[in-house]
Amino acid sequence: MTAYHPLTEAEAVDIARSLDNLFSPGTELTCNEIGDGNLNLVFHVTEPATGKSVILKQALPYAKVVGESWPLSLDRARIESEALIVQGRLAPGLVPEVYLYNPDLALTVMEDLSDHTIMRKGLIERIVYPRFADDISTFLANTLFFTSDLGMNQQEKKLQLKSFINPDLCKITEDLIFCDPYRDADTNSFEESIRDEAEALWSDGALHLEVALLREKFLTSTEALLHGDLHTGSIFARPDSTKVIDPEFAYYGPMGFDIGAVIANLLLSFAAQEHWSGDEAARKEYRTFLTGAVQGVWSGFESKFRALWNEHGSDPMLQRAPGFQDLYMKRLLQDTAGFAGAKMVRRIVGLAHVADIDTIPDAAVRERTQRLALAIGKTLIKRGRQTESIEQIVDIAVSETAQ
Ligand code: SR1
Ligand code: MG
Repeated sequence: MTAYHPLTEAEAVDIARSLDNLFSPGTELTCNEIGDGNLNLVFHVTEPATGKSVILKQALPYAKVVGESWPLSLDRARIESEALIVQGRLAPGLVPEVYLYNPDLALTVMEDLSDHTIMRKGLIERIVYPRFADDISTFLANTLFFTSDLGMNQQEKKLQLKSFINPDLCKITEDLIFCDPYRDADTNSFEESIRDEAEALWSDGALHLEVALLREKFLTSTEALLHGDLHTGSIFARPDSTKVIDPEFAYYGPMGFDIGAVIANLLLSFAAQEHWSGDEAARKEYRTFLTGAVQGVWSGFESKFRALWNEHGSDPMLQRAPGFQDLYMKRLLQDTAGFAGAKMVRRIVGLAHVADIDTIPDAAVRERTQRLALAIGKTLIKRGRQTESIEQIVDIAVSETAQ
């Protein structure tokens, strides 16, 4: 047993070298720590002679983005590795393969996906991902359906739920998404130029009611095993391939939170198109790709989820009660809209922003983008419970942009 300590690059190489059948014995290996996220160390180990490589991800006992004053459980590394294994079984080819989990070091060794690009970076470079909506809707439909009471043995589900109790990471979400942006919290982070917008969030009672309902759902619902942090920085993409990474926030929660996360991040990119150095037609074209992806994610998810339900659902009552499936899907769309809105708002005024918007160099354009993202997010939250179709969600983004 090795006592927990943050690994050095040399130690990461030694661990990689000890893996069976991966690297040639005695070969030279190089290593770089490449973690640019908020929480973990990520080592990229490569064998230059063959180009073979592997990723070692190690949890730190605190939130890297804040420092040691914000302690975090190392158990999230177990949760992440177990979630990747469940997701890999339910959505084959859409997550990295796990080679090893070491509980003492809170370390997961997994497939290197660096032939893909982090999707957020790709969206900033205005890359079109034609496979994305189809792949991510498959990921969502399969992982959410088969871990829910609709698609798995209901007694087994209760037992599985125990393994995914994730209090520290859920608390981050509860604070940073469903509380802090709506009060004058120390964790908030926004530019002075939009202080009026932030202060308006702190005193908007109608908005608070909707956020409270979303927060309650996040706190109490155990619909399915969620990824829990499905933004475009948790997705590796190529035009022909999509891979979901980083499920350390996984827990049993409301399905709409995962679907809403994907849609929110597409709409944050939509808002960021205010910054455009090319021509208007090209901007319009990229926005059309993004709104098409929003529609494709929901419609792909809905048709696949309903098909799985019709084929594999076995609950004696939920399966046959007339109209139940339609009501369930409508509620899910409404949850998706509300959660998407909350995910957008937090990225503008809360801790941990998105590069899509923060990297816009011109302060006036950045301010316009932030105001637009907030307007879309707030409207999604306020109209969430009235949403009847995915087109209404797209219409909100388009009409807020036109104002
Ligand atoms: C303190 S962690 C901040 C954010 O980073 C993660 O990716 C989650 O989105 C979390 O809310
Ligand atoms: Mg992450």
